[in-house]
This record gives sequence, C-alpha cells and structure tokens, in this order.
Amino acid sequence: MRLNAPLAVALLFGTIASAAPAPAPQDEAAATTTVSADPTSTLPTTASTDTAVASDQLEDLASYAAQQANSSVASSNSKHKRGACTLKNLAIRREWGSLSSSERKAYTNAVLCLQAKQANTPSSLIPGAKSRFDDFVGTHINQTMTIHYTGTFLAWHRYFTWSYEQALRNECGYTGYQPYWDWAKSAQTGVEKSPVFDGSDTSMSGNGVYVPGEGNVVLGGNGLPEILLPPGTGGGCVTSGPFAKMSVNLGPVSLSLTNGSSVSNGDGLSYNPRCLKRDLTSAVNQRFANATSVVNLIVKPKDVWDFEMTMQGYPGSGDIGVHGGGHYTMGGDPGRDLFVSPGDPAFYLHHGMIDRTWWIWQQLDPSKRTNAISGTGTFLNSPASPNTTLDTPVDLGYAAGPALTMRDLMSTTAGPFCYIYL
Ligand SMILES: [Cu+2]
Repeated sequence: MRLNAPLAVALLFGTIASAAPAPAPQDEAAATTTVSADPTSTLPTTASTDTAVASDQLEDLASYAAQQANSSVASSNSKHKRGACTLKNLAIRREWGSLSSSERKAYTNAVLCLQAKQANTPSSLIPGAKSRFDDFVGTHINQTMTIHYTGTFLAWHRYFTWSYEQALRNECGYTGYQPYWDWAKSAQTGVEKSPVFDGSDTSMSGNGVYVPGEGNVVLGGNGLPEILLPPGTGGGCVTSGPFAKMSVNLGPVSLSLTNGSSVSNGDGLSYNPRCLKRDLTSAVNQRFANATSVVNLIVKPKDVWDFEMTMQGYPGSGDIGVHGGGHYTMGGDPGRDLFVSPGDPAFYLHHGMIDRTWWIWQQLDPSKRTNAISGTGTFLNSPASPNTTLDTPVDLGYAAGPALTMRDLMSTTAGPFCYIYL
C-alpha cells in the first residue's frame, strides 16, 4: 500500500493526529484471571507502585506462564501426538542480560550477517532495500498503517519477530534464539547502563553521540492533548559496539525530532544510507515502561482489546504504553519513526518483550485468551474496515515465507511456533 503523506507525518507511536472512532471489542471480557482454581490465586492481581516489588511480581507472572506453557506442550504431545512442538524442541527465549558474552556476540554477528546479505525484495518494489535485514524494514514500512492499532498488531509482530529469528538461524548460522529486552530492568539501572545498550562489544550498541540543546519530542496534537517527551542523553550517531558502522538504508517516513517537529523522505522506500542514531532516554523508560507499568498491563486488562490498547496507549490518555515507551526510550533515527523502527536492530529485542508480555497475559487464561482477537484491519479503524478474525491473512512480503492466517499465530507452542520465554 501507499501511505497518505500528511497522515503518515502526523502519526506517532502511541498517538495519532485525529481521533477515529474505535471499533467495538468483539470478544467478551473474561470476568477474572483465575481460571483453574489454585496456582493463579497466588499471583498478583494489582501492580505494586514500588517498582522493586513490581519487578518480583513480574518474575512470578513470567514463571507461572512458563510452567503453564510447559505443561500444555507436555499434555498436548502425550494426548494427541500431533503437535510438532515438544518439550525436546521447545525453544527458550531469554533476556539479553542473562546471555553469556559469547551468546550475545553470536546474536549480533548473525544480525551483521543479515545486513551483509543481498535483499530478496526486488529493487523495483523497494529501491532502498539493500540487504536481508532491509527486507524486514521495508515490509514494516509498507504495512505500518495496517499492523498498528489493528486486530493484527500483536500477532503480526509475533510472526515478524519469529521470522527474523528464523532468518538469523537459517541464513546466518545462528544457533540461539531471539533474546528480549526487559524494560523493567533498564528502568531500574538507567538505559545507558543496561547490558542491552551499554555500548560494549557485547551490547546491541549504545547511545548516540551527545547532541546538546535538544528540545522535546512532541506527540499528539490536532485535537488530542500533547505528550512531551524529554530528549535523551545522546541524539547523534552510534559510535561503539557491533552496530557502530551499520547503515540505515530506508526512511525516514515519520521521524519525530526533538524540536517538536517530524521529518520524512517521501514513502521512505528509496535508498537513503545514514548512520544509526540513538538518544537513550531513561526518563521515558521510567515513565511508561517500568515494572509497575508492565505488571499493570498484564494483570489489569481482562479482554484483548483493553490489553492491546493499554500496550500501545489509548489515544488522548497521555500514555504511550510500554510499546511506545520502549521505542522512545531508544530514541534517535529510526527509533522514533513508527514506520522505520525495525531499522534499529534493538527493535527485535523490544518486540521480543512485547511478545513476551502478550504471552504471559495469554497464559493467565489460555482457554479464553489464546485465540482472542479484537480490532479491524486499519489503524484505529480509520478508514473503517472489517474485523480481524482467525482467518485474516498475515503476509510479511519478501521478509519471510508464504502468508499465514491469524489462527497460526496466536499460540507460541502450536502452529509453526515452538517457543516460550524465561
Ligand atoms: Cu511495528
């Protein structure tokens, strides 16, 4: 699809320029998280405002989810023997900080390999897509308006992140699995000190060079209250770690700047090589994606509409959710660009955590939540479009294999997927 330029420029993570009527949730709200009597009863039902306590709550929720997922894989194998996913081949995705140095290097080396491999996308379609890595960025740019604030948001990004992990493994010899970035941890330490972004050889590269005198990033407007985000501690090119020399080839499309404006380069599909910029912003991490926010997101919403809207931020609420929170914590270019954000390799660690959060939420009531979908095929249903269903196709273009349906993407241990998070 081609993007409508003024709308594209107005679009930001977590908010839009014009409020559109929200589609009615199509799934019934589950009354409570407690399904099977006992184990969940010891789980937190409200998030502690003390982030140290909330961090423990998050650990409890995550380990409950892992037990739940493990036992469902074990029982589906013994009862039906149909699933390709067994306890033996079940992949475990881990937090970046818990990987060894050599595991982290294996991961970043595989990403560099994808960036050095020829694109599959024909240059007639996306002239700026020069590498396999860019195939993913280009696909995301092309579909931005139909995969955010839609019924496909969670599942699309699950499939996208999984396909990237598969490309790293199958095309670049990576033998590990997709790591994730736990925002709750970096909110405690400060982003610059987190193992994901500390700029060391075993990080995902660090901050950009400090640019003095930056102003605020301004989100919202046009009838919605403005959200002001402070600048971070960087702003310029990333100069250390594995991605110091990488080239961002696509975009910008709707890049928020720190003087309150935004910039675009048309549809963002032409070749526009430039450095990776970051503007690490702990204040954004601590405001929107701390442990309390994550636990709240997991325990409060009882239906998937509330879950996905809370995660992305209800327009006009002043909250950009953990989704916007993570993106704007990275800042820079393409970190602040809703369309081009997968051009920062840390995108996939952020979306690993997004997926993990959804997965934990699903495991709290699997029978009701595994296949719960709410929303339509267009950004906040503007323009109006049909409801997303289990039969809705999800096509990642040249990034990945053939289109799948939503049905295939709802569980991480059925269909094509076989992974859990620790
Ligand atoms: Cu996205």
